[in-house]
Amino acid sequence: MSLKEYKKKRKFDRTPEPRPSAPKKGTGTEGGLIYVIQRHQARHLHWDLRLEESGVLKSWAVPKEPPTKEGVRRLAVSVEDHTLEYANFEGTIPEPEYGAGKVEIWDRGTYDPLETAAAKRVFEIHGKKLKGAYCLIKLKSRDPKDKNWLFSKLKRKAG
Ligand SMILES: [Mn+2]
Repeated sequence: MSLKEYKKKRKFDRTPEPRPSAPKKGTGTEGGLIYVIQRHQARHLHWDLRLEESGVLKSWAVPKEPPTKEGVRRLAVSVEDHTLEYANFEGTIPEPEYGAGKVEIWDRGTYDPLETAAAKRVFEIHGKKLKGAYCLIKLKSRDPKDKNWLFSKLKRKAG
């Protein structure tokens, strides 16, 4: 878990995005782990899914609107870890900075991890738009640098 790449990609005197500060505990509501999705109108519109893990926000860029129903699978491309403060960020990143465009919070809340592995996350989302069990699975690839995952809503469990 490192914010090295996050820092490297940004000039904090030119972007309104948060500068990473000392590590601190999550700021999710009800003391849970942070879940947030930001709608990012960059050159290509996408939704940034972020989950608090080990003091950073693990992040995936989802090119289509995240699924609220079962049976819809969305490509989710893993991107650099973001600082926890990013969960509250809304604003416009100016041209020509990295990710230039408008960022708005699309959904937020907390999540409970159900299964966490290098290439798989199963978790219960407690958001306003997304609720219930979701899954992120890394697509198998010969190239270890591939960053493609699938994001989907799981069937409601019995009971
Ligand atoms: Mn983005």
